[in-house]
Amino acid sequence: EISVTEIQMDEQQDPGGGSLLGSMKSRLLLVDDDEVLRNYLTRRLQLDDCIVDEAADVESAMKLLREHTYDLVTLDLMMHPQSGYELFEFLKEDPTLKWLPLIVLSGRNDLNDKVRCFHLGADDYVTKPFQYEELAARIYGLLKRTKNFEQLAFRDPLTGVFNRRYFDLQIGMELQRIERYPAPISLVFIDIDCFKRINDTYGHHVGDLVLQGLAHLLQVNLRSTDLLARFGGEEFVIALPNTTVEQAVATMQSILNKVRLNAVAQYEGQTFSITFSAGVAEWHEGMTVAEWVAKADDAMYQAKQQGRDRIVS
Ligand code: GH3
Ligand code: MG
Ligand code: MG
Ligand code: MG
Repeated sequence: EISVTEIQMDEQQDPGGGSLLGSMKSRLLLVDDDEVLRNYLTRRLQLDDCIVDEAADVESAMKLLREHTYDLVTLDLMMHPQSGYELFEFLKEDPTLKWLPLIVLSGRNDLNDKVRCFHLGADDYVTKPFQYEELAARIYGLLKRTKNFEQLAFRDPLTGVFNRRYFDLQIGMELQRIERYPAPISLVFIDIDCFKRINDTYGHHVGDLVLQGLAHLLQVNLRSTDLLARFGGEEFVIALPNTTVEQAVATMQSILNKVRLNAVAQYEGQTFSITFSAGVAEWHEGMTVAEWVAKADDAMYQAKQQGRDRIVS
């Protein structure tokens, strides 16, 4: 028997660790006007290690979807005052919600409803009454496929950390959130010092091992809410939520000390150490992502100018 818990086992091998999306657990939203059903499903899914939110109508579902990031939604069709169909429109119009995995959970066992839901973007359709085990298996399958797809689309294959595409998508959402609930957030732009020399002296393979080693060292020294991404060749970016520029500089200073003191890679009995230069910039209202990244990049360039192996803000 497959349980939703097994999803967690896959994720623990995830080299990238947590993200700005946060938790390793899957977060589900149940949209249904049937309180008894919601309570039952919430209890079962929580036992299967999911984080579950409930909405009794379309309006409150929209509010939750704006404020949180979900891995999957179950949607009832017959609800008041708006039917479940109204939520499809809302999801379709938001690029960040357009591909959110969705299972219709409806008492309507009607061909037209089923076809219409799939056309509108549903991934699955389960009719009530249903067995919990079947729904859980369908949720599991859908989450697994989504995770695999995300892994391919949003991870850097060499280091396992997020790629720039994911960073751009995620940071846009995070800034939207901060405009509503103000909090400091800082960005770090990292560039390895004299990396070309490592490649030229020891070969590209050692260069790759160094990139993997640095990505790992950065990841394990960051908080699960921080977002680390490989930005380009030997460049990484980190978004640190709830962190002022001073705090971000202190964090990076301590990480740079660790990088300096520990070999980041080993190959054929030889160990390899590096340093990096980093620029830090705090986000301010009205700043675009491009402006923010450019500011951190400029600070990184200053760090190079001042002799490398340092953090500049
Ligand atoms: P600086 O301190 O000024 O940053 O010098 P640098 O040598 O690090 O900078 P430069 O931009 O001259 O060189 C970056 C090198 O990174 C050049 C490129 O071949 C290498 N590189 C980019 N991506 C990869 C990769 O995936 N693997 C390896 N091994 N090398 C890479
Ligand atoms: Mg209903
Ligand atoms: Mg560079
Ligand atoms: Mg460099």
